[in-house]
Amino acid sequence: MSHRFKSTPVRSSEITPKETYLARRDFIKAAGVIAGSAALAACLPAQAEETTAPQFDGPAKVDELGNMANTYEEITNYNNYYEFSTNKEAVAPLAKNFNPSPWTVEVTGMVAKPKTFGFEDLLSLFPQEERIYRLRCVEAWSMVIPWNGFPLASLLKAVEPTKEAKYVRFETVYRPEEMKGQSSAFYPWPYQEGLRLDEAMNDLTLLATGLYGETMPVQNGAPIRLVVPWKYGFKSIKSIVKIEVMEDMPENLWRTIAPNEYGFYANVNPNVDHPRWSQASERRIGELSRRETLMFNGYGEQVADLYAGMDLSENY
Ligand SMILES: Nc1nc2c(c(=O)[nH]1)N[C@H]1C(S)=C(S)[C@@H](COP(=O)(O)O)O[C@H]1N2
Ligand SMILES: [Mo]
Repeated sequence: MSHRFKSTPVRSSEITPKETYLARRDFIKAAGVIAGSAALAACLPAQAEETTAPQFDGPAKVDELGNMANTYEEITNYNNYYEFSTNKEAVAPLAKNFNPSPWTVEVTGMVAKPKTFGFEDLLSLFPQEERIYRLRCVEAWSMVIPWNGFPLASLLKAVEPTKEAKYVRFETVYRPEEMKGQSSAFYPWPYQEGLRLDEAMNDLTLLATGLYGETMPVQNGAPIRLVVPWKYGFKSIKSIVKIEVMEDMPENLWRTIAPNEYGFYANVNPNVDHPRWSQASERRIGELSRRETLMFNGYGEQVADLYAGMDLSENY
């Protein structure tokens, strides 16, 4: 059956609650909580005109904990992307100046088969899947985002890391002509990030190429960005042009600027506060009351083993 988010003409201020209502109905159905919900759906008033908000077919996007995904509007208009602006609402309009095609990703360093991949090659070589992940920013807000992409592990296996390899370093594109924020000398551009090789090989770690089934919007890191859902959002580096397998721990931009505030690991941890604010709770975009932050952002079952025996307040 159809799940198109249609509505009778409404003011734009009413569109999101309407979408939320319809999506929640789909969630209840998907969870099998209410029998006969098809009849309930059939009783909805006749639908006439499309809204101007993006329209998506299919069942509501819900993560494995039952959290509904944020709307496309929310995900694409509230962005941290300092290459464009430090103002989250200003990123989307500025991103119109950036052209992500053509694009290549160089995979190099301690690998048997270094290779530069065209973006289209990555799409055809590695099957694309949907992953609905929570994203928890170190600033204590969060979203739920339905990404499309493929496991970073698939790409790394293809280039064959050597026995000595222990870390992976990622680098964002440097194009100050198109990214005005890169004119600021305060930040050590290009943005870089890193993972331990076993973190990079974990099945949760995604190279995302889209969201809501659409090509990745520029403001979210077009055409390809990392998503590491159990770590603070700054680890999920956008618009990647280079991936380097290394023996030594790579630098990451926020740790370079403020090593006492931002570490290498950056695992979401409600028990280890940022020096300037608590990490115990978070504001989910689109919600009124705060939520408790979950250890490893709720992904402990898949990743806690990676940190066995480590002091997580030392290795923040
Ligand atoms: N290159 C680059 N990657 C980046 C950032 C950035 O400023 N530049 N911001 C990070 C931060 S702090 C967060 S919270 C997420 C936000 O991702 P989103 O805008 O897709 O929600 O991107 C991360 N990746
Ligand atoms: Mo963030």
